[in-house]
Amino acid sequence: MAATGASLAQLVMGLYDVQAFKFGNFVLKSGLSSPVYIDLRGIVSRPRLLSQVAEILFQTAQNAQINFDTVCGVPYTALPMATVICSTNQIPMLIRRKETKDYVGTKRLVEGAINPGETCLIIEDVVTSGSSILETVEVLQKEGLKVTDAIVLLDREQGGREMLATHGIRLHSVFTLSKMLEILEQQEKIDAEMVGRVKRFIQENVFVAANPNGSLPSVKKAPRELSFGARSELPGVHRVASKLFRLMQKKETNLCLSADVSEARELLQLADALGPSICMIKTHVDILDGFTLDIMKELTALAKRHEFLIFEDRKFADIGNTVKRQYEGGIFKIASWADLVNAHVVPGPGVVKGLREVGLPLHRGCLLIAEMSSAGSLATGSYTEAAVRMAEEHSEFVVGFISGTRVSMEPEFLHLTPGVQLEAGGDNLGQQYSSPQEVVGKGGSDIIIVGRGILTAADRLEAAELYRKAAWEAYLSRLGMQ
Ligand code: 5BU
Repeated sequence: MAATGASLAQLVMGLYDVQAFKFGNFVLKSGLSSPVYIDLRGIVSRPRLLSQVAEILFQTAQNAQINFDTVCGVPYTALPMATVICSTNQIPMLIRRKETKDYVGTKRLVEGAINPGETCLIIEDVVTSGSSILETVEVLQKEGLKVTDAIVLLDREQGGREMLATHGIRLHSVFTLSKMLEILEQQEKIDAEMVGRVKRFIQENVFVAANPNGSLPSVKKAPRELSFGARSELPGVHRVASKLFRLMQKKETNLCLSADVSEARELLQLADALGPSICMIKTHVDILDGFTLDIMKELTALAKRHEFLIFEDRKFADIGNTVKRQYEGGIFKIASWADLVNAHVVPGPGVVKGLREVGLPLHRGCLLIAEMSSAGSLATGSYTEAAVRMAEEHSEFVVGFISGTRVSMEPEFLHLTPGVQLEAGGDNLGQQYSSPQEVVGKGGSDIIIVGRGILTAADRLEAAELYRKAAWEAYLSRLGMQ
C-alpha cells in the first residue's frame, strides 16, 4: 500500500477541492463526450498539496522497492512533482525536453547528467493509454538509460498499465480511478449514478495495446471496437473512408494490393484478376513504363466494377504550393484518378492545406505517414504524435494513417500498414515484415498493404486470397467474433 486509507482519502479530497477532478459533461479533445475531467496542472499553485503528492509518489516508489539512480517527470504536469521529490530526497533529476522545434540544432533532448547504464524512474500525474510515459521512456533509452518502473498518481484504468507492460515497464499507481470514485462517493461528493456513468465510460474506452512484436500479455479488448460497417456510418466519417469501410464489410476484405509493377498492362491485368479480393490498389505511378491517362481511366473503370479504391503512394513532402501542383498537374494528374494519396508530415500542416485545396472539391482523401516500415525510420515518438494531431486538425481531408499499428483511437480514422508478409523477415534494403495477425489482430491496424508477398507468388490470385483471409480473420478476432 502506498498510503494509509485515511491519508489517501485526504489527498483525494484535497485534489477534489482544487477542482482537479470535475464531473458533468465534457467534450474531450478527441471529440468524445466524457462524464469526468481530470486536470492536475493547477496544483503548482497549491504548494502544500504539491508536497503531499510528491511525498506519496516517493513513498509508492519506496514501498515497491525500486532501485533507481535518477528521476524524470513526464512533461509538463509531472515536472514539478519530480522536482519536489528530487529536492526533498536529494536525488539527481533529469528533464526531458518536449519542444520539437528547438532540439534540431545542438540542444539536448534530456537535460542533466546522463550516465549511460543508470536506471531512471519515471514520474507521471495521470496515465490513460500510457503513450506519454512511453514517449519519455524511449527518449531516455536512446540516451543509454535503463527504465524499468513508472510511478503515477492516478491510473485511469484504460489499458495504460497493460500497454506499458508490453514494453517492459511496470506501472505503480498511488490510486486508481475506481478508488477515487469510491472515496468521493463515501464523502458524498458524487452519487452512485455518477459513479456508474464514469465507470461505464472508462470501460467503453479502454485502449488496446499496440504491440508490434506480437509477444507478451493479452490486453483487455476495447469493447467499443466497431465493425467496418458501423464505422462507415459514424457521423464524422469522411466520405471516402465511409465508402471504403462499406465495401470492406461487403467484400470481406481488408487487403490492399501494392501493385508495384512497371508494365501498365500488367497493372490492369492484376487489378482485374485480384479486384474481387482487395479493398484497394496502391500504385507508384512513377515506376510505370508507358503511363498514359487512358491507362488510369481503365484502372478507374476496373475499380468501379470490382469495387475497390485507388491509392497513389506518392508521399508528398514539400511546401503547400508545390504539393498542390504535383497533385493536380504534370503528366500524372494524380488527383484526377486517385481516391487517396499520402503525405509526409515533415513540412508541417502546409502540406495538408496545399493538397486539400485540390482534393477536397474532388472528394478525395489523404493519409498521413505516421510511421514507416523501414528499419531505422525516424518517424517515431513525438513525430508520430504530431502526425496524429495534424490529422485531427484536418479531418475534413485526412482520413487516416500509414503506420505500423494503431496510432489514433478515433474510429473514423483508417490505419493502413505496409511491410506485411505471412513470413517474418525483410529485404536487403531495409524493409521489415510483420504478419497480418500482428498488424491487424494485435496492433489494431485496419488494412494490410502487401506487394511482393503476392507479386512474387507463382499464383498471385491464390496468394492474394491467402492474405485476404489472414487479414480478415485477424480483424474478426479483434472484434471478438472468432
Ligand atoms: P512490399 O513488396 O510488400 O515490401 O511493398 C510494400 C509497399 O509499401 C511498397 O510499395 C512501398 O513503397 C510501400 N511502403 C512501405 O513499404 N513502407 C512504408 O512505410 C510506406 C510505404 Br509509407
